[in-house]
Amino acid sequence: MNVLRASRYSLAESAVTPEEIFWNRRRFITGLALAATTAAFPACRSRESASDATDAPLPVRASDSLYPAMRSSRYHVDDRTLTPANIAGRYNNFYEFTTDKAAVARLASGLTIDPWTIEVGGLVQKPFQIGFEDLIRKFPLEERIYRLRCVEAWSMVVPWVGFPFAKFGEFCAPLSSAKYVRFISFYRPQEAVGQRDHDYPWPYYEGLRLDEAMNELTLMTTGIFGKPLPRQHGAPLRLIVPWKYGYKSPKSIVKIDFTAEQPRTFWNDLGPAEYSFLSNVDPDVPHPRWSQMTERDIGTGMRIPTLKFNGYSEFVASLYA
Ligand SMILES: Nc1nc2c(c(=O)[nH]1)N[C@H]1C(S)=C(S)[C@@H](COP(=O)(O)O)O[C@H]1N2
Ligand SMILES: [Mo]
Repeated sequence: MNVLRASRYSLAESAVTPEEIFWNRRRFITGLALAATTAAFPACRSRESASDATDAPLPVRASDSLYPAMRSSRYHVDDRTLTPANIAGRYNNFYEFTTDKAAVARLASGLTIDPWTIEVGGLVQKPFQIGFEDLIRKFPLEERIYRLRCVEAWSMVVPWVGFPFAKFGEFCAPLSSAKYVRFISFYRPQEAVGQRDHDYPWPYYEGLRLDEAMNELTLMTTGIFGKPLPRQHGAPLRLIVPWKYGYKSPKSIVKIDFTAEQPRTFWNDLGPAEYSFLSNVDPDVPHPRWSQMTERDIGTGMRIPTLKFNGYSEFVASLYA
């Protein structure tokens, strides 16, 4: 097996920390200083973005001060190396903008992510709306290193930052009749060229069984690599469901509904024979057009065996017993 071995600590220290240091000591601070000056000198902004090799500038939000978050030692990946931030952030699926993975970061750079409101409804004691800046302060943030496996047979290993959906779900006080959760992404064709040009059933919609959503792994995700999510990764709020194919992890969420019936989902509606509602990672269930036995690690380029439940059997196998 061609898998690079690294101890938990060498992985964590060699791969995660430099990005954190970069962000915290230089970029975060200069970012704040820059934001203060852009108000007065808007022209500075384009110069900075041109020299910025990573991402379009994020709006300065009070929640920036919550990063980096404490790493949770419970969620680690021992048999893979962390995917570099500039590779993960330049190989994205976000069809609201384009199907060209390398162009997502550029085309998403105009998405307005502040202010951002999340609406919670359906079978809850009291439906409500909450601003992202208020939501993110309700639950302590933590960092978790997870694998992400796309149905297209590539994968990466990254440190997400967020809070468990389980805590958020409790806060929403769902009724006992609630059995599923539905997530809806933004619909803003003026800012998302893919929503104008591609004839898909926008906005993107996904769903989980309530017990899947409440599983400890399901993460309401606000950050990556020790800083707020850049737009191409689904700013300001996305879901991460690491034992399922990547399309079950919707980006840039604006609405969350608790339902009694299984919600319809975007890819299942587009290709029911290819994208099931459950979509648990499984090497033994081929996609009709390709095998799922192996995957390409986008960081190392190596082809590696795909793991049942993406390696998370100990956490989730009981959900499907
Ligand atoms: N709203 C929305 N969410 C989405 C997608 C999308 O096109 N739109 N693509 C999905 C797919 S197929 C994958 S593999 C992951 C990719 O996440 P990443 O770009 O942060 O790696 O996002 C998922 N979430
Ligand atoms: Mo994907």
